[in-house]
Amino acid sequence: MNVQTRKELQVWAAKIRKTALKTIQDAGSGHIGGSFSIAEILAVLYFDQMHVDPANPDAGDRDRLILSKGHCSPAMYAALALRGFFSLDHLSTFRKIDSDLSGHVEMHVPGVDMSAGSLGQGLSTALGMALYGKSKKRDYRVFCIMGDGEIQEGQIWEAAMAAGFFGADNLIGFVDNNGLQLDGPLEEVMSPYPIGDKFRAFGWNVLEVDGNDVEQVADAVTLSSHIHNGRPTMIVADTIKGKGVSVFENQVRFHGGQPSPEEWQIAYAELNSKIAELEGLK
Ligand SMILES: Cc1ncc(C[n+]2csc(CCOP(=O)(O)OP(=O)(O)O)c2C)c(N)n1
Repeated sequence: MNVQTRKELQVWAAKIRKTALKTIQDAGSGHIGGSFSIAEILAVLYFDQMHVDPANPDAGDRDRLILSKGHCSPAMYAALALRGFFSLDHLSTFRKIDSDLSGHVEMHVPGVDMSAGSLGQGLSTALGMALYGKSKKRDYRVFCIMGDGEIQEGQIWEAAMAAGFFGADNLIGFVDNNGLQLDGPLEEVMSPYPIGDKFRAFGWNVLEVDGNDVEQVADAVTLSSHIHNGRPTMIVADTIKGKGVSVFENQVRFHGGQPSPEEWQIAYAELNSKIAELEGLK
């Protein structure tokens, strides 16, 4: 990846964070930690890798993306608005009673391929879409982003077994391996480790990357799309919950909790400074 592309994707990731944060602040609620950990993944998918057209969000040949950890809607809605699926202004209606932008992603929003919120269901749906695509000889890819806490759900492993068995090689999953779930560290609540070995055992290719590094994420997606060995691919993306703002990083409190007035200020200052630095303005 050239320096320019890397920088542009880093800027998109920072803008996804800043836009998601404003969305949450306007609403007075929303999930910061898990939204911030996937900002680079969303930046790479929407601004580099996925074949999607904001003017034609339901195009039959588009790549699909299931945000199975649907509580991280602020990040996905921010990415969709920045990519032009709907206006940035519309984000101020997030979690308001008459808005289509509810707290968990819903598929009546342009660009959202599955309603999610009850964790554990997205990989099954993604697999269905992938197998349909294969049966019709369509060449779209299906992406699915799961939380590391989410993969404690049994349904994930049924889908994983089926995807390996049925050779869904157009399916590319991400586990957002940020180490924290709602109640604390996964290691204390119920460890899913080693994650990669479990998917390998079910017949998947597994790639392990720094999920907050745009270049590593993009390379993994490119590689996954060109392997063609009849296996689905799981990208185990090591990330930091709350990544990008010092006071949010690795803090369980920001799974769903809201910042203090001082923390809001710190967050905007750090994100603005990051964007200015990347854009060469300081
Ligand atoms: C079936 C189900 N059980 C519980 C919840 C409540 N819940 C929302 S987020 C969350 C923690 C998920 O942890 P993880 O997948 O690691 O998400 P992240 O840290 O990336 O936000 C829980 C338990 C839910 N949405 N669905």
